[in-house]
Amino acid sequence: MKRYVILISGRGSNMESLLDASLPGECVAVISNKPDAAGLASAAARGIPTVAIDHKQFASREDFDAALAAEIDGYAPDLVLLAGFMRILTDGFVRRYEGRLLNIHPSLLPLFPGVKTHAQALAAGVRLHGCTVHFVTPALDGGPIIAQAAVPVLARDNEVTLAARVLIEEHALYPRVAQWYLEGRLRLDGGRAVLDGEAPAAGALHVPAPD
Ligand code: NHR
Ligand code: GAR
Repeated sequence: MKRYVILISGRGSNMESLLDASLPGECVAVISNKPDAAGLASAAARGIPTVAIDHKQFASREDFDAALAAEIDGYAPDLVLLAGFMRILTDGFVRRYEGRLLNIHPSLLPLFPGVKTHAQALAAGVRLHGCTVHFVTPALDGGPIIAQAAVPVLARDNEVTLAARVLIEEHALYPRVAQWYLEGRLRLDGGRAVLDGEAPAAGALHVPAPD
């Protein structure tokens, strides 16, 4: 069975969706850069070893990333999943885990990288928004895209209502992609995400819907 580690910074709802998905792998640790992350308690309640490594205790990003990598390597994971992890990672860290480091980002990349993605989407006036799972590379939110889920943006949406609609799809998408990886069907190959046995998806989402 493959082993995976989840990195979080806060609430941990994506982490919970992964832990509750009966994935064909073992979650060997949940690690947070914030000692007060609520997700640490819910991981511990599920019997998962938890660790906090407070980035504020380190003089530089390099020092924090070295401590984080040393901790991760102690668990010898096959896969590392960023789930609401809010620290930009150094190139050295990202290269160490190249091809086995995934992130879920709350926008349809390459639109709206970085933070405040729902506000960015509302300001841009897009009719479709969503989430993306990608391989992490040094370019922030710029790594090869594995899978995306789209939701409509409705006329009366605000950041809260839109984020909630996207989050529902994050919770469906990320466990599915993690399962592919743990089954050995998904890999990074020549800068592209390759999924064995990819099925064609039918139909298009029109927003607003045609009458
Ligand atoms: N690191 C690299 N090198 N590449 C990526 O693609 C990464 C990454 C680290 C995190 C997640 C990402 C997201 O999904 C992620 C992808 C944090 C920030 C950020 O600005 C931006 C993107 C992401 C995560 N962080 C600030 C920082 O100074 C802190 C912000 C805060 O604490 O609120 O690190 O969006
Ligand atoms: C999620 O929407 C996740 O996609 C996003 O933060 C939220 C975390 O919620 N991630 C980022 O913005 C990464 N920069 P969670 O802690 O409940 O999973």
